[in-house]
Amino acid sequence: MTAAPRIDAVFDLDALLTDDERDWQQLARAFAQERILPVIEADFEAAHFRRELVPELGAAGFLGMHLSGYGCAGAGAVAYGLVCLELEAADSGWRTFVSVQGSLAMSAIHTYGSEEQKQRWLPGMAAGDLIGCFALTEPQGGSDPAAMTTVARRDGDGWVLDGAKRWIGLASLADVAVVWARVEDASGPDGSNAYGAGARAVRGFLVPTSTPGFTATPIDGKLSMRASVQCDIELAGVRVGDDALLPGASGLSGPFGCLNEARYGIVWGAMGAARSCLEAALERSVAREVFGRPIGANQLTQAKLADMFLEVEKGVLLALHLGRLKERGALTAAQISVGKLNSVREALEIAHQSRSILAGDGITNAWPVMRHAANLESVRTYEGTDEIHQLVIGRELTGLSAF
Ligand code: TGC
Repeated sequence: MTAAPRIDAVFDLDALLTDDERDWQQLARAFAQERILPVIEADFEAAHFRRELVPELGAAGFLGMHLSGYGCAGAGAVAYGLVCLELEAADSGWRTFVSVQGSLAMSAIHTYGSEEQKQRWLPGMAAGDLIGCFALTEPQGGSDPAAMTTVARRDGDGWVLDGAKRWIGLASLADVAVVWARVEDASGPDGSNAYGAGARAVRGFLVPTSTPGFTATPIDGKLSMRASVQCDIELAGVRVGDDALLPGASGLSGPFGCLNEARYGIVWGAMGAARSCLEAALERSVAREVFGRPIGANQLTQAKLADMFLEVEKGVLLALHLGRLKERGALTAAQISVGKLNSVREALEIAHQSRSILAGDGITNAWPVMRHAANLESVRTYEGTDEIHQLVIGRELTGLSAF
């Protein structure tokens, strides 16, 4: 697929980027084209996660790239977004990997961890030698983390975790799981309320996945995100020391802070999948002849192409605006909801329109479009469904919570 430069040229969004940002984008585009695209259709078909690419992502600097120190690249929010866009232009599964590792697991440790925890985990995760997962969602549903039933009980000088998590990316490959659990006894050793603001506060724990009682089982039968891994986790009497507790997070604002980071990456990433679908439709529009001329010479096809192009450019501009706000420390959760809802919804619509231009061939894996459409159904659902983000925006507009 080579239409990206043509799409990029119309608006020259490049002019809004710094040299450093353009370099990150080119690096990610080359990685996607050279290391992911040649194998992705086969991996998707075989439901195979190519674990050996993880250290390569680390060497490129993409893992936790927006974090500073501990082997992380310390890049800006826009640079990180552009990398998400280019990786998701290849496949949502690989952008998801970078999100789970960098925006969720590494962010949790970087933001809420002790110095010792950061030293222990972050350099290996940045290099891609260690993998992390983020265990928040539970089998009864992901939209309401406040209904969490996984518990952490005080046991001597440590904790015992019991519960279940579902749809946890990378869990069966991970070395460490960031597990969110409700503490049953919030009082500290001296009887003070040391472990949470009020009883049953949600706290985060860094659980080495080799700990007895921790089991991660990949979920089979997925028709989406087939080149990546999502798991059920069982926690059965998992005993960890006090040093596993993330000291800086108490309450749901802890995991939600990490979700904000991952949702921000999706705002950009989904536009990569959308661009890839538009490229496919463009390529086909000039090459395929029906009724004696290229289908792209028909007004109806051009209208579809123009509408798709509009939404890609608008989506990238919105992502860029949010990125600049984030770099100023001014990005709000409601603004992220606007971006996540818009990018994924429009990317799905673009995938469907592109499929119609590709006609019958569009349902085959000769083109990436059905794969993107299938993947985007997952992206639409995780990190807050469309409906959750509509309600966040509705609350922002009205001041009334409809949850
Ligand atoms: P509420 O329960 O009242 O508030 C709890 C606390 O959280 C704070 N908060 C946020 N903080 C930062 N960023 C945000 N986006 C936040 N949203 C809420 C809130 O201020 C409060 O703080 P405090 O200090 O007062 O205790 O929650 P709410 O009414 O504000 O929010 C309700 C709702 C529905 C918006 C929220 O529950 C929500 O966002 N639900 C969707 C959760 C979600 O996205 N789940 C999917 C997770 S995806 C996943 O886990 C898979 S990871 C990918 C992989 O592994 O592959």
